[in-house]
Amino acid sequence: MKIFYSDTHRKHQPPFEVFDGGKRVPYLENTDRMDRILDALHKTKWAELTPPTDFGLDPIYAVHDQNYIAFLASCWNEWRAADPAVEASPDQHAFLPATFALRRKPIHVPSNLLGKAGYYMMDLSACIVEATYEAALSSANCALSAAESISSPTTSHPSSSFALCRPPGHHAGRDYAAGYCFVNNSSVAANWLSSKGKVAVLDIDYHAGNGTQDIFYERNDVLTISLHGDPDFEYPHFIGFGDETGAGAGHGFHKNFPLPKGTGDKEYLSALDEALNLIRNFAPNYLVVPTGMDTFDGDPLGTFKVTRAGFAEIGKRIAALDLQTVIVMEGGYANEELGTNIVTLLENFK
Ligand code: SP5
Ligand code: ZN
Repeated sequence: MKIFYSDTHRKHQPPFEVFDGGKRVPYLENTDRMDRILDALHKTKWAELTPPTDFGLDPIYAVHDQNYIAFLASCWNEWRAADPAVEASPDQHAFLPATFALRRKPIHVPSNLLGKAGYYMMDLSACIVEATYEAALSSANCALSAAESISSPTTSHPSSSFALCRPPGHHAGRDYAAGYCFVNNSSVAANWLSSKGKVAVLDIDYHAGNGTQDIFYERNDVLTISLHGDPDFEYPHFIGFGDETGAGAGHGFHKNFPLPKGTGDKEYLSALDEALNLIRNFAPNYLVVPTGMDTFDGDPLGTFKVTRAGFAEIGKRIAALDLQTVIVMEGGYANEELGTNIVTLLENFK
């Protein structure tokens, strides 16, 4: 299996994130996650690590607002230039707003830097540092390269590929960063594939794929499905509910499966079977699977109890769709088990 990965993410190392209650904790979405996954992949016989190609900004602008991308590109240097403390010790800083744009319509995009940050950022876990923009673009290129590698349905191409993306993407919307995500890698890949055929997106990260839901909400050429912790108790709190099913032409082309705390293999797999039936009925040409391992029993951010055997079965059932498939790395923070868990899922595809 081709696995698209770049080391560019390594310099994206925010020194902290802010938890509910204001507590600063070490950034959970860290470089060690990738090292664990790389270690496990290197032990297999089938992992074929490949560097991404550069697709430029057009496929990113096809999904994201250009002014938002410009903000990501320039905000760190602007902030650094404005604040002597950041300039003196950039390694101890992350760019985060403390004031957020709250449900105002119409809303002004401020010219002020922190105003822009409050406008373009949803929460305190999408910390921006010097290397964030470069890492986010490289991560999107991994997803695009993985999409390209499965886009021609001939026998000389692999039928599935893995984009080992960092930073992750599924919380980022058209014009906002959120939850460790800046560019929505899975959506960029899905949108790129949508010019070649019908696409289904099956998000199996523990958290609702709010960015992806937002991006495709009014479209009927991309079916989006997300299985996740019920937003009634879990981040991202305001989106991912069962009655959100798409709008306009996209009505009926989005489906959420909000699941309760403590969801184990059996309950998870029964929701997954429903999701897989929706995909079969839609009959897509391509499948994109934003994949988080934070459903794992023991993940520090999750409440589910999915086991390693569960991941084997999840992989087996998705692979049984027999579609050209791109698996895109999203979350998963139980680092010790992360490599084994993702390999357990991937080895069903090969
Ligand atoms: C890609 C991804 O998985 N992003 C998740 C971002 C979640 N950020 C919000 C974290 C809420 C923290 N709750 C603390 C629970 C500690 N037991
Ligand atoms: Zn997650």
